[in-house]
Amino acid sequence: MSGKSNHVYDENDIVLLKGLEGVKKRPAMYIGSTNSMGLHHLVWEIVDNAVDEALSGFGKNISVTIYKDGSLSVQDEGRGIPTGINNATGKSALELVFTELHAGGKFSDKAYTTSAGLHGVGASVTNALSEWLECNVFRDGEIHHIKFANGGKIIEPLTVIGKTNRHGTYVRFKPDANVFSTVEFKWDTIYNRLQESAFLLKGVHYFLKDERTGDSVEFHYENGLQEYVATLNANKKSLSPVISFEDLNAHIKTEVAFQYCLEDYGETIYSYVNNVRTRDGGTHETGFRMGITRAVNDFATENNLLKKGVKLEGSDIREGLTAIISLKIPEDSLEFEGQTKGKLGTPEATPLVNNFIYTQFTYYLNENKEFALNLVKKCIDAQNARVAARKAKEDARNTNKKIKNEVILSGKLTPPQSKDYAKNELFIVEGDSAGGTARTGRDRMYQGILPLRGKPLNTDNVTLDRMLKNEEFATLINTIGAGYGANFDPEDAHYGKIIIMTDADTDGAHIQTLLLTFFYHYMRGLITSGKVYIAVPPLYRVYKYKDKKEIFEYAWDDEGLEKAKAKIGQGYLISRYKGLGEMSSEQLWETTMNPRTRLLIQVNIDDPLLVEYRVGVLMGNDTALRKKWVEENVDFSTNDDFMKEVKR
Ligand code: TTJ
Repeated sequence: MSGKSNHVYDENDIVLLKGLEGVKKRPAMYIGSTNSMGLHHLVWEIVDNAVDEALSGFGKNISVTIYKDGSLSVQDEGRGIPTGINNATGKSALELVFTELHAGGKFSDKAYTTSAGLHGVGASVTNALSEWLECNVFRDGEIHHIKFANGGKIIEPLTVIGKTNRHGTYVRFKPDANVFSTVEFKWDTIYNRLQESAFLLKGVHYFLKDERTGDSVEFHYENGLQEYVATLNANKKSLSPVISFEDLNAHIKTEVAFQYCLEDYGETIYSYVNNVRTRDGGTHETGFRMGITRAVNDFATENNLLKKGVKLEGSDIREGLTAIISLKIPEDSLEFEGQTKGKLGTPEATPLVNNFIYTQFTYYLNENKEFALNLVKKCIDAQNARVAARKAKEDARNTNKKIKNEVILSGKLTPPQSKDYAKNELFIVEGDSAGGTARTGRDRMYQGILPLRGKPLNTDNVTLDRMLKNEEFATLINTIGAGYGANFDPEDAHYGKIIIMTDADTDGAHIQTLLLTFFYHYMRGLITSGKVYIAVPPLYRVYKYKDKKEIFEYAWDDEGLEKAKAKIGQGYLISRYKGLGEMSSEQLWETTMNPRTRLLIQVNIDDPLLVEYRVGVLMGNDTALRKKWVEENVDFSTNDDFMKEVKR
């Protein structure tokens, strides 16, 4: 390795970058990004501390307040951050919590921690990226106060400012506008996160207040996970009530709640460890799946409901299942895996959850025979559909073998030449005419085009049968080639990116919504594995003729428009694109399809409650509500938390 561009970090750099300076220099390394998501990360770092304290059994109320001056506070009623001087450093523990990376844990005697190995980087990161941060600790009869400014410099040293008979911690901070692309806290984002936390920590009261609008809300769930599942399924038809089991006396505490729904063909399983989402599942989810499968199979066999020698597959048993799994694991048994540490590795969680669910659910099935029989019938239906689908696929393959050269499954699809599936991209294009333009402009090697005629079917409230009869979606399932529903496997997808390309208007946004609804219901793994994108065409072209030659710039939003005008200079002309159809194939390629110049938004569904809300209510039958949402939220120029902006 040579040259400065390939600089390798050595211990000197590490020393230099340690502490808050490092955070300020590379904020994204600590909080993921400096957009709206990163901004809210600052909030979670503080809230998690209060939640940890409640999780350890100290404090039943947690309050979050958004202020008019752009700051936010979190208050708990825990023991209070220790204020005594730490011998080794000569500084107070309180100061260290806000100035040293990861200092939090050193002063705690917590049995469970939300941050171990996961995203938690500590309250000091919030301090580093704030214009100011102040903390009041109510402890030992006194109110202790400290204040920092400009990313962690003490401006008001730790002092006692009064007496109190309360205990707890109050932190208020104002994010640094020079760091973030937006410093506006979002009510919905904080609302959902606190509600999720309240479901997981039953008995704790969460208060959220927004002084900008006067809105306020309280979350408090005595039945925790049961109410979580009920909320996720609020708009669905159910086959059973929410079933829940818990074992809170073992070394590892287990809680699960689940419910079966009709007319729902996917599975929705969210798992948590110590109140933190395990996005990529892990040993506890494996145990849960095994336990459910075993219980239903054994029940069906014992009651002679299956043909001899036939067993139900796991996916047959999980169609329409919504489940929340929450484990509390002490720090000494905690293992995480994967690049983002979002997967539980603790080996004993598998047999533990497996046996627990098996025993409890077997008992439940025998006590609730009518439900059990309905459930087995539903599973057998799923099994039959799976077998029929496999047969149809094999038949199609055999037919294709016979008629060589005729492997194109749809007349409308223009496939790419490459068979390198990971590199291939499928553009789903609004309208035949834009489809034609895209076909001419595309990279023939890696880009395939599937034009859509009119609006796709709304799959929110239709039966599987009806969806499969829909020509558009049947084509899409064939084209993607990875199955659908509980059988869908994103690894089999014939495309590494599925890109929805519509006009930048409300109709286009509606089409996006309908396609996302379909993917959400039948190919959820496509979204969760990050393969679904929305192409963002430019809104303007600014141009003029100079020395008989045309010079031009594209703009994606009003800010970009101003820049483009300045760049082109006096005498510019502007054309505003009303749709993809107004672009030539070259223009469409260079602005929207060329991986080197285009703007894509990656569709991301990280927030379970927000997703159910958006899919269930907004993509459902209430067109007025949907239109309002689309107009308010589908802004082609901002990064919504729902969609992550990426280039390439
Ligand atoms: C640590 O171990 C001794 C008793 O107190 C423990 C502690 O630090 N508790 C604690 C920290 N409760 N609340 C916090 C806290 C709350 C907020 C809102 C923000 C921060 C950084 C910490």
